[in-house]
Amino acid sequence: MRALWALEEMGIEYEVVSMPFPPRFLQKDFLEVNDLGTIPYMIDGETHMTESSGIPLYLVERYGKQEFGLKPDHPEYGDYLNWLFHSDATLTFPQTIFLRYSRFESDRGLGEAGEDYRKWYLKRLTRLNRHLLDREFLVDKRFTIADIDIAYALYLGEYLGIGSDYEPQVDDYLQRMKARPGFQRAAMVGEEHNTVGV
Ligand SMILES: N[C@@H](CCC(=O)N[C@@H](CS)C(=O)NCC(=O)O)C(=O)O
Repeated sequence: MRALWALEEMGIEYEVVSMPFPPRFLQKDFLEVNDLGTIPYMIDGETHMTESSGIPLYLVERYGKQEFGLKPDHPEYGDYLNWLFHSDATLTFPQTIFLRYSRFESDRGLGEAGEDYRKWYLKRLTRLNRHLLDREFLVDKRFTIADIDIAYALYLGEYLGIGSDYEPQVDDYLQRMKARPGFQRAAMVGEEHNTVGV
């Protein structure tokens, strides 16, 4: 979703190749393309990328889409980079552990670990909760890829059933981001390609 959403917002042409999920087990020849076996996997000429939070930044810089990014001399540049990295290193990280132990491996009796990581994820929203009290967008009072990276993490949390515990300003922000035509087009492309939308 992050890569598709960024491509849609920026109006960059792309081609999607879909495959059964998880490809590591169900489409073993994908390992010849991406030995990690994960999605997303973006190929642009000689560039091959596996990190969904990095792909939007690549597109801003490589395709000169500065209207979706901030330059280093901008006063909020540090904040912008921090949100980009925060989105995965701090937010989706506990979500993936929650998902693994509460859903995929619940039969191993590790559901408690899953629950701990659900709470940990919610606690890690503290900075965002405060930041969104008086802001429509994360930085520079306009939509940027920081919103794509962070809103996707919130969207994944909602998809995992954690969204009902979001603070109102965070839930409002997520619903605003999901209402964007670029997000909706990306979600449709995801559906057409039979992905689970995450
Ligand atoms: N940090 C990477 C994680 C990529 C990742 O783990 N993708 C998951 C789906 S969201 C996956 O492909 N899992 C299947 C597997 O590991 O076999 C990103 O956010 O892009």
